[in-house]
Amino acid sequence: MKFVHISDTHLGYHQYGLQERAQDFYDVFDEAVDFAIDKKVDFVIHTGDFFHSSRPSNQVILQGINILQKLKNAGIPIFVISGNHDRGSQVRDVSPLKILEPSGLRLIDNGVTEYDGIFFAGLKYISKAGLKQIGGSIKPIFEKYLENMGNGFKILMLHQEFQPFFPSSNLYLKNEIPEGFDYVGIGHYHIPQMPAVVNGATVVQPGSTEFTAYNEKEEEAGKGFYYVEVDGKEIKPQFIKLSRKRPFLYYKFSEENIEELAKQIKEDIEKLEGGKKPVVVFKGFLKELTYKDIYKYLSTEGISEEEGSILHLHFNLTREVTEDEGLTVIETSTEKINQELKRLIGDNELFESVVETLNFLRTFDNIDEIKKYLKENPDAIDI
Ligand SMILES: [Mn+2]
Repeated sequence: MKFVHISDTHLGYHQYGLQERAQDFYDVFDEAVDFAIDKKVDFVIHTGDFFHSSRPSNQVILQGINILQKLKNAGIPIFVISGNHDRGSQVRDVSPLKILEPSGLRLIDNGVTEYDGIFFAGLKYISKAGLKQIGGSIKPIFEKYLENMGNGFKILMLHQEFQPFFPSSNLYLKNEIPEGFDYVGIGHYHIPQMPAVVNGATVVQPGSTEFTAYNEKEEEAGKGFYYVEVDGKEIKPQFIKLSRKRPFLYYKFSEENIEELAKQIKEDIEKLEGGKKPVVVFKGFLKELTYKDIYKYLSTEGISEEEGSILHLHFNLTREVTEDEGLTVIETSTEKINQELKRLIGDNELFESVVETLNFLRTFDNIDEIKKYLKENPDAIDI
């Protein structure tokens, strides 16, 4: 038996407000599906955040249908759970993945399905508030699943926060996964992990197929999915790197060497072998310069969005201010903000909830994206 495990495809995410980025998210998903078809796998599993939003546009729904049509034509079923991005409102609506069920998507958000002697159990994302309501542990749910599974290969699909990947989580895999499963596929954490064996189950986290928020760690680990071969009791997961990835050029930014930096970027762009135009990411501190100044320096080396040498320049910069005493403080020191928040809120649990929400909102690129998302997902914030 062989299958492909994909996660966090975030179909429909117009990162930086760009149509090109939305296309990138489709392209990598499509590449993973082509791989599955090529390998003639028995099935595909997807562990959540299939769509970026619980209200994908008609165009994005069509993209989803295209993906499913390809799998359907190849006779490959796909089993999916909803993630935090696409689970839909608990009270007002259903998951948008329900729209894809007639196209062949098999949604297993809460329960067990059997296919060809293989058992699939799925649990859609549960928020912190939801976890509290059920007593803080999801293990009893999984034990129920096991009771409803017969003899055969047992797969559990999750989209959940676990330690140590999410430091604020109270869930530990060792405590939550009961003995009895063969394969546990986990979505939500966007950095892929080496497979591990936990309570007898092979635990696999493929990460996301694209960068929803660029960071070096994710680049190092690569973007991809898992190809899993099962031979008797032996489970062999293999990480497959995606090739059609949009290049991201990442630089530690400093004002002192902006001219050298511009030259370096120019060189790095020239080294790229055709393909898609790169996204350039700057991380660091600003003192005197404005964004306009930076654009000016870069354009002297021909680096600009307008001239078409790059797709987008993304600033991840913090402005430093110098106080009278000559002490340099960083305006947006997260720690300082957290200390002040904690003082203002008082209640520790509520404070943690607020920080969690803030961190979630920080994964968006700008306030308009946040506004749009909250409009479409009115219950996205569970405090
Ligand atoms: Mn995700």
